[in-house]
Amino acid sequence: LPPGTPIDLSNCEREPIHVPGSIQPRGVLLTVDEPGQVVQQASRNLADLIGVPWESALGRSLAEVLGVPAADAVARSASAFGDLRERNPIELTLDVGGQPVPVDAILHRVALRAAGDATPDLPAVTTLVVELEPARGPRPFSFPNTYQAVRGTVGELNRASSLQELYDITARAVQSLTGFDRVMVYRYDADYNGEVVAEAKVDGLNSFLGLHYPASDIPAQARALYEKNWIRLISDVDYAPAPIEPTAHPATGEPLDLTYSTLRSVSPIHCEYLGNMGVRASMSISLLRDDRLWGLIACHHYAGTHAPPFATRAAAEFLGSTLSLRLVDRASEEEVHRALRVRSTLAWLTAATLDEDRPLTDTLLGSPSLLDLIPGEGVSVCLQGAAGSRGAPLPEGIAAAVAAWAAGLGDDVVATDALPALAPQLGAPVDVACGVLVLPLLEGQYLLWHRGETVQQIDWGGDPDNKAIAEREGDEIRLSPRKSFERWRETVRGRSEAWTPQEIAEATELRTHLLEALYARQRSIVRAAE
Ligand code: BLA
Repeated sequence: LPPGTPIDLSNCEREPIHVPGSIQPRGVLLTVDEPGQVVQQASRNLADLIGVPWESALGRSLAEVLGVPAADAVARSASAFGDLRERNPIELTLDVGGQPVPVDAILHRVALRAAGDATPDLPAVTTLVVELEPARGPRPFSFPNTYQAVRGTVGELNRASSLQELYDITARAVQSLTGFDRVMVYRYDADYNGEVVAEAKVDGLNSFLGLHYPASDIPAQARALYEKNWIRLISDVDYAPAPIEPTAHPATGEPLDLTYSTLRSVSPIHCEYLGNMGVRASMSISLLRDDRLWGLIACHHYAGTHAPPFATRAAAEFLGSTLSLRLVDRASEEEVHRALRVRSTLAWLTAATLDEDRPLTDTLLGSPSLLDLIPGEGVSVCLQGAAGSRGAPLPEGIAAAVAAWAAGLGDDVVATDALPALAPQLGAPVDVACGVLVLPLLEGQYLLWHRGETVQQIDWGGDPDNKAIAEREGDEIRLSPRKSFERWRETVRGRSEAWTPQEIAEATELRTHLLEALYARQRSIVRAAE
């Protein structure tokens, strides 16, 4: 987007959120060149924290701006071995008008030009970004006191025996660590729609547990940024951004990349959304699986602004990365369990069909049933002249009509998540049979699974019928879970949850066994007649 383009709902996917040109004013930002430590950029609110106006900081040495001891501490940390960020925060005490002011310095480097860029023998050029926040919480920040805060939880996470337990432990631990009013574990599905799978909150708030939110609430470029930088805090949703001066870095003529900055000014669209939910402060921590965003730990504060100190945020981020590691083992373990469960159901069902004294329809609709193999709102079966169903029933005649339509297509397996659009003449009810998976068999015989419309089946956080919607949402509001739900609803209207390739493969396998069973029974009948 060209600079200065107003951001609205139509272009927010393209908002360049990593280069906002400003910061949140809970702290101040300086960039300095290395090794000279000359200040090249400063945030306009510099004087609020350190008493030096931003204009007079530009072009001066860090020692002149922060004092010699602070500049030395920054230089020492910046020249030490390894990843700069792992040493954050650096505890400094500044002299502001004769008063000692404790601050946390948070350092990282930004590449301004890659090595060899344009001219091959040029070295890489970086700038040192120095962010200062007023110190809060216990000092000194030391390894023992942060480690203490998280080691109990890490032990619990290691002992947890299910995914749900991992989520619950994490939500509770992050809430007690950070003091947010509500902490949620938010998990994405394959399309990046999210579900609140765990929640820890103060009494008196309505619960968001089990609610779903559409993918557009966290656009793609934000998700990409969150795969790189794993934590972000908006300590006051109503803040006025503090611009970085000059906007263009003198070495590049470009605005500074704030991907790894802790004070990065966030999208105004998102602040509007949060405000409309009644949220005053928000923090989120990335959960990753195989380096891809899997979900977030999302924290809300309603009572007022909220700014846990950097060390606490780092401890919460550490818990998020521990959970991420555990998710990988647990999720693959649960996938293996699911696959085994399905295999054993399939084996049981195919073995049971060999019992020729029992009608096939009874066997497949008994326990376990076809719904244990492939989940849906219901399943209908018509085999050897016997029709039956399990789960939510379809209206009279619909199953047979859908099966005849599917048989007419000539495929072994017919799967769709949008039957009403594909074959409106069938009159399939969208609330239970928006999607169907059909196995047409010989002579009008069939198996048919059906699923309802996703919008109706799932508890959407923005659905106006949902009691859990934040009370502040009114009609005049432009941006909120309810509004994004309404927009999003139009895009998924008339669709059910999709049939996965695995489910289709399982159905195909079952079909082969069933055809064998049908032939075998046919032969027995013929033999008996002879
Ligand atoms: C970012 N949107 C986010 C973030 C969350 C959500 C958690 C990360 C930033 C943070 O920590 O606050 C969404 N928050 C939620 C949801 C819940 C919640 C779903 O608590 C449910 C309980 N957002 C919109 C629309 C747009 C949009 C319509 O709803 C754009 C048109 C944009 N959301 C948007 C942007 C960001 C964002 C641009 C990035 C903010 C940033 O990091 O700069």
